[in-house]
Amino acid sequence: MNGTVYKSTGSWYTVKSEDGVFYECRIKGKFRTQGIKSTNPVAVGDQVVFELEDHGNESVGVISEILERKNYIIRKSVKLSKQTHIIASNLDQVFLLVTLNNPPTFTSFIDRFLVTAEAYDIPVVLLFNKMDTYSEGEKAEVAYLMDLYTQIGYACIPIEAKGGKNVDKVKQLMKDRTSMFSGHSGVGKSTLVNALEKGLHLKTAEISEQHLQGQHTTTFAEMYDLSFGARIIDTPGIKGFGIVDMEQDEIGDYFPEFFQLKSKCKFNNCLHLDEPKCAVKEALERDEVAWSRYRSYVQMLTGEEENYRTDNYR
Ligand SMILES: Nc1nc2c(ncn2[C@@H]2O[C@H](COP(=O)(O)OP(=O)(O)OP(=O)(O)O)[C@@H](O)[C@H]2O)c(=O)[nH]1
Ligand SMILES: [Mg+2]
Ligand SMILES: [Zn+2]
Repeated sequence: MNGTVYKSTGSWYTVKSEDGVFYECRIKGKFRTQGIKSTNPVAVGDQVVFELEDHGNESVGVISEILERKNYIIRKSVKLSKQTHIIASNLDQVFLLVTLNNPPTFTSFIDRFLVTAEAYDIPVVLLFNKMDTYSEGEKAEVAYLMDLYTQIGYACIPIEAKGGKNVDKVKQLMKDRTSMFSGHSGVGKSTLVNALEKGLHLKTAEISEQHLQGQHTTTFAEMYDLSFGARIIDTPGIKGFGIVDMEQDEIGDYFPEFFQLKSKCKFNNCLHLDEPKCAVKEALERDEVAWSRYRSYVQMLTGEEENYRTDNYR
């Protein structure tokens, strides 16, 4: 049988068959060593082949094959830098939820996420959530960031997942597509899924008052079929976002505004660091390229993993 993975707990996978039935599946032992370097060989969104095995009066599926992935979004866990984790696969788009505070989302994190999505050709929409909680000054900051990322080419929508504001705009973009919600713990991913589909009631939790961070309420990625003809993958909050398998000279190509300028650099292998007549640095001096983007770029290039959460905007 063929099916799609809807949920993965690490040892069990919930697979929806082509005729719409959900099966609990395991993977064959040798699967883990088939040259896949990620900590999870099977990811939510994967198209798989599986067979049913009878165990008394229960039938359990065994996944024997993963069909080729159209794309996937992968990250490096920063502590175990050799370990990679596929968050989800076969996506039409990703929505990155961003909050200014409670919890703070820094531009270095946004930029790392965007670079990975560019590398794997996945469109990203930025959702600036919790707009109801911001002061005038913070609203101006959001406006600045929305302007910055819109100019680069990313769609940006200010939303209130809790109050439902602009949720219809998100809905429109989701129709007939498979999307994923990503972002730090506590930014409101599950709240947004609940706002999109009344009957779902996914677990959500207030962020901790002590640390102003989310509580990692969602613990496994899971896909849901929504009644307006969309599929959404809710994911656990991520702390850091280490980039995977990128050559130094390719990172700049995943900053669309740098890539556009690259042909005007004196050297065609310009890394936009200390080279003379670099069009990116010239644009930076004229404030046509954002310093926060440039700093994120340099951090990625120099592998400054420790500082991946520093705030390049402030
Ligand atoms: N004021 C306000 N609070 C919101 C909004 N959206 C979400 N929240 C609150 O933020 C908290 C965290 O929301 P969750 O949906 O659990 O966050 P999450 O991103 O799913 O977090 P994890 O599952 O831990 O990754 C909850 O208390 C929500 O009610 C919003 O637009 N405005
Ligand atoms: Mg959640
Ligand atoms: Zn250059």
